Amino acid sequence: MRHNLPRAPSPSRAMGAALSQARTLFDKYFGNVDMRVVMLGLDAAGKTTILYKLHIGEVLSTVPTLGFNVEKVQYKNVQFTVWDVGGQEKLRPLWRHYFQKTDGLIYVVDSFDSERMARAAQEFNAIVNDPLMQNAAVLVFANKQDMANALTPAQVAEHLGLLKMRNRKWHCQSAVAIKGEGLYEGLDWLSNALK
Ligand code: G3D
Ligand code: MG
Repeated sequence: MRHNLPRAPSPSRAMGAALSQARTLFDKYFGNVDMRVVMLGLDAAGKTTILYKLHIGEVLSTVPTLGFNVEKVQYKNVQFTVWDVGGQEKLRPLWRHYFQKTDGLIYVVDSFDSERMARAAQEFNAIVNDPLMQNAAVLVFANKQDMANALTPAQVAEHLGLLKMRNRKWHCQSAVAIKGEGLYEGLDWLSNALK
């Protein structure tokens, strides 16, 4: 049986320009440094949106172990690994495998979701206090700043307990992932922190 498969659309000129601009920025920040970045947050925080908005390459989605989905993007020597936290407790030990040799942690928070802020903070603290994460620089995206009444980045930082986090490099970045706002500012900070 024959199937007529739809052809992948060729990127428009504007899209090509956006892509090459994104890659230029990415090169500027990360150059040829070997790096492993883990991006986490509760579901619906905006992680997948961020991954796509960075325009750094194909997002590969896999389910390597029972019941938890991992997205990966490799751009040159920088590897991003992304998954949702806050699900089943029993999955937690399985994640830790991905904590190994993490240089940077990006934690994405839905600043508009005040109901789950305590949960987001609880997960965040469990992650940053993990011995395998002790050396990771911590970038927090206070995402969804386009929403009226969203918590400000300063308020998000306070909820997560960042102000009390000693001996760690951390930064809380205002972001609107759907518009791509704040993403490269955050990565700029992260790349400097890792130098
Ligand atoms: P996740 O990968 O962390 O689970 P997603 O989150 O990237 O899938 O985003 C979850 C929802 O939040 C998506 O909406 C997405 O469009 C939205 N979102 C992401 N970033 C922003 C933002 O900065 N502002 C607003 N207003 N929404 C955002 P849907 O409707 O597709 O579920
Ligand atoms: Mg996602």
